[in-house]
Parts: sequence; structure tokens; C-alpha cells
Amino acid sequence: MIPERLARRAFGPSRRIFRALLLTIPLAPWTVAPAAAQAFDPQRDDIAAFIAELAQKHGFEPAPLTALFAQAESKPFILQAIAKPAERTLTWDEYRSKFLIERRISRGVEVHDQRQAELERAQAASGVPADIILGIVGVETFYGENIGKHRVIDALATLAFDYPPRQKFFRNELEQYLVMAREEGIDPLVPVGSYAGAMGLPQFMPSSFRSYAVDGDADGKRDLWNDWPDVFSSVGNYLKVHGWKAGEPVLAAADASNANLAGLDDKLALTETVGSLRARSVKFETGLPSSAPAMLVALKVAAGTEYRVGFTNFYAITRYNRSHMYASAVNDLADAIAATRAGLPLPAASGPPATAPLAPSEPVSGWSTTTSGT
Ligand SMILES: [Ca+2]
Repeated sequence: MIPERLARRAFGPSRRIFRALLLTIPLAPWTVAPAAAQAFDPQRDDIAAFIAELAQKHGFEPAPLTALFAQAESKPFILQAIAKPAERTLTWDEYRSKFLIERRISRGVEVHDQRQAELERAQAASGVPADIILGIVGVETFYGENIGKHRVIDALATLAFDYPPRQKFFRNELEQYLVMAREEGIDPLVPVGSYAGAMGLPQFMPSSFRSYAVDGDADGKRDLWNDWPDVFSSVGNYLKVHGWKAGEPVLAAADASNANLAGLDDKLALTETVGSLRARSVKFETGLPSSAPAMLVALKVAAGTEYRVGFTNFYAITRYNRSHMYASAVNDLADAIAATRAGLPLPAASGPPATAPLAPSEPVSGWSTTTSGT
């Protein structure tokens, strides 16, 4: 699954960065995994304690949980995948070319044409354009073609019990998963997802599923594996809850070649406004008012740096995956799908790269957001 390896988008929404931690512990003992999958021993102290905790907190019967964990397997592949050092940081043009391929655009147009009414309902409910929803699902799983092949129970239990660096995060996700399965009437042995437990077409982690998944077709179930209306509505709802503003743009191409970037904050946050960026002589076009929150997005390309100005909706997409490049790719895929549907030429791959360097005090590495998904 090339996109997952490149982008390390294994966590879907709410994923966290832990690459830096991994790089400091390359010889940690848990990376020396057994060769074959092994069933968990539910009598193991930490697993027995986890079962007791779930029984106390959520009223689960311990016996079925014990039987469940006896059927879950610790997977060496998952431990290897999670501990794999991040690949070289891709430049934006490299990253973009992985996602903005002709088949991903044309398949997005097909899905739109096949499911237009469902997309329009999701758009009406959330304010998020259908093409952005398709952009997310297209980047995440190629519209469901790459949803992952690991049983979610195996992925989460392996990382919760056999991967100490992230055990707190994954024990919580495992807990959320078991509660989710009970709420949704799902056999927890059945769902599959990424090696890190991201589920379904939109790659929601269990905590995100419980908080943001929506029953888009009102059939009484939230099904992000098979039910397209639920997928579309859930992606729209996730972005809406994370601040999407209906009718507003995601970003604008920018010329920062003569801009004053001194002291500009490189955080993935709306630290500027349309007016403050203009005051720095960043040139871009938007109908948004001067007071509108904004951020300068610096995308490293082979020939220099391509600048964009991201607005509130850009920031909302980064709540799905905390990466400038991810949000930019979703935007560009959405634009390409929209242009193709309208019979227009594809938007330019990128603007002319500006070569103006950041001010010396700027942490340049902080600008080149890695593809490590966060
Ligand atoms: Ca449903």
C-alpha cells in the first residue's frame, strides 16, 4: 500500500507524531519481534488488568473479553511497520505526484457520478463540498481500494500490549474500539483496517469513529466499510466539527518572493490573518476579509519553495492529518476532480516556486512538513 508507506497515514484522524521518538530508540527490544503471529495470552498480567479495567469502567463481562483476546494475535508485521524509520522526507512535488495521478482523479469523477445524490446530502449537512469529501477519501484509501488488511483487533492489541512506546495511545484506542463494537453491534473480530487500526474508507481511528462518524443513510448503523452515505457524511461531519466554514476557500496560491517572513511562526496553526500576511508583502488573491485567519504554507519543491496561504478550511483539513502536504494534496485532488467534472483543464500542478529563503532565524526544517502523518 504505497500511499500509506509514503505518507505514513496509518492513523487516520487524530493520529500523532511519534517518528522522532522512534528515531531515538532504534534498538529497542520490542522491535525484535517473533517471526510468526502469536495468539495473545489473556492471562498475561497487563491484558488481565486491561480486561478488569474495561469490566469496571464500561460494564463488560470479563469472560467474553478473555475469549476475545485469546483469539486476537500479536503480529510481527505490525510491530515492524510501526517501528520502521520514516523514509526520506518527500518534497511537495514528489508527494503531490503520488496522489495527483490520472487514475485517482478519474476514479474520483466516477465515484462522484455514481454517488452524486449521496455526496450532495453530505455536502448539505456539513457545508463541505463534495469534491473535498472525495479528495479525503481518495487520498486516504483510493476510494476504498486500500483500506488495509489487518484485523483491527490484532492491530490495536499488538500496539497496545506489545509496543510500549505508544501503549497509552493504543490502549485507549483499543478501549474505544471495544465500546464502539458493542455500540454498533459489530463482532470485534471482523473489521479490518490499517496496521495501526485506522478503519474503513476514511481511515477513522476508533475514538474518532465514536465522536464523529455519522449514519448518513439513517439505516440505524454507522458503517464506514460498506456504506458510502455514512462515509461521506462522516468525513463531512469531521471537518465541520473541526471548523469548516461553508462557502469559504481552502487556500490561495501565493507569491512570497519579496515578502518579509521574519519571525513568522512555523506552527501548523492559523497564526496570521489575511491582513497580516499582506502587510508582510505576501501576494495572493482572496475575497476573504483582512481579519480572516490565515497561515503561510511553505512547500519545499525541487526548485525552491512553493508558497500558499491556507485559510480556516485548510486548517480544518490538517485536523484530519497534521501535515501541510496532506491538506494541500486533498485540496489539489478535489480541484482536479472538480475541473474534470466541469470539462475544464486540470489546474496547474503548482505555481512558480519562489526562491526567497526564510529569514535565517527560521527553523527551516519545521516548514518542510514531513509525510510522517502525525
Ligand atoms: Ca448507515
